[in-house]
Amino acid sequence: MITELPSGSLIAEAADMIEAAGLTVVSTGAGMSRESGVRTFRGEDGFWREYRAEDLASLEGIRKNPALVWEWYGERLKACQELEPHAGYYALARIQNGKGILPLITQNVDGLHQKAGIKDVIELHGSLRTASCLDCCGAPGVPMTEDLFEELPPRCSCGSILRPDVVLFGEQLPEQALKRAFRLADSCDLMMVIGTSMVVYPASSLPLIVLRRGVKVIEINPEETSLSSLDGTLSLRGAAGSVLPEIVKAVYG
Ligand code: BJW
Ligand code: ZN
Repeated sequence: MITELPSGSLIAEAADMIEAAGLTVVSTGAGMSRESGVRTFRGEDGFWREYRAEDLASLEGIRKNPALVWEWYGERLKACQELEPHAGYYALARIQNGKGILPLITQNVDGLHQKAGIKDVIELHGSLRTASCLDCCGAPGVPMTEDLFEELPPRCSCGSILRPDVVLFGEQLPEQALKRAFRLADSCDLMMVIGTSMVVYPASSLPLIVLRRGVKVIEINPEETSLSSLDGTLSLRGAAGSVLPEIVKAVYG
């Protein structure tokens, strides 16, 4: 993994693009949280080195092995509650305060953007805030608190198993969030794509929509992705926690 910073001229180019753009939209994935201590899904230290995706992040997986899935979410919830946003989050908050227009689309469920004071966060894959009945008995979302994990799997008052309110493979994304994300991809003047492997649809299609309109994309990722070499992408190879503060320095001094 690349740990150095991209060259000063690439940082300056990104800073110029941000300064010049009107509607700037940010789209983040698991790599954004990596330096705060949240493991990514794929790659060297990804969750799915140990588990198969379909055993954990699917309805079938929850029905087959609810205790394992809840153990996994319990660990992640605890980590997310204890962890703090890194300097990259505060850099994004700074750009948002400066430009006033920086809607942020995220695939992450960890709430770290909000913890750093970033506003207008569009959560495409739900969140770890609540859980609901797997059999849709209609009970309202149950807050995901520690007591939920005393006996696994946690159950709804109707006796069915609860599920975290995140979007699992094969499920539709929240309609309003997805519509807004597509509208932003259709109308933005710049998109910054940070810390995603670009393999999960439909989030991965957003920067492609932007590029197809002839609008630029800035990618921040230590690894190359399918987005990196596309025409119109400025690819900054580095970690979000160091690249974003450098961009802020270049924009605001
Ligand atoms: C750094 C860094 C640092 C490291 N700084 N960067 C065939 C069959 C069935 C379905 C499909 C199919 N083909 C396509 C589909 C659709 C499917 C899909 O895309 N599957 C692909 C895997 C092929 N998508 C869906 O099912 C979605 N729903 C949907 O499309 O509905 C319509 C439909 C239904 C049925 C059939 C077809 C269409 C739903 C997707 C839900 C994804 N859910 C998860 C779990 C969410 C809950 C949770 O968090 O627990 O979302 S899966 C997991 O992947 C999670 C993530 O949000 C998501 C994306 O991962 P992300 O963020 O990109 O992370 P990584 O780990 O992959 O990458 C990290 C990156 O960070 C790397 O690039 C690193 O280099 C980088 N990095 N350190 C910056 N310091
Ligand atoms: Zn129920």
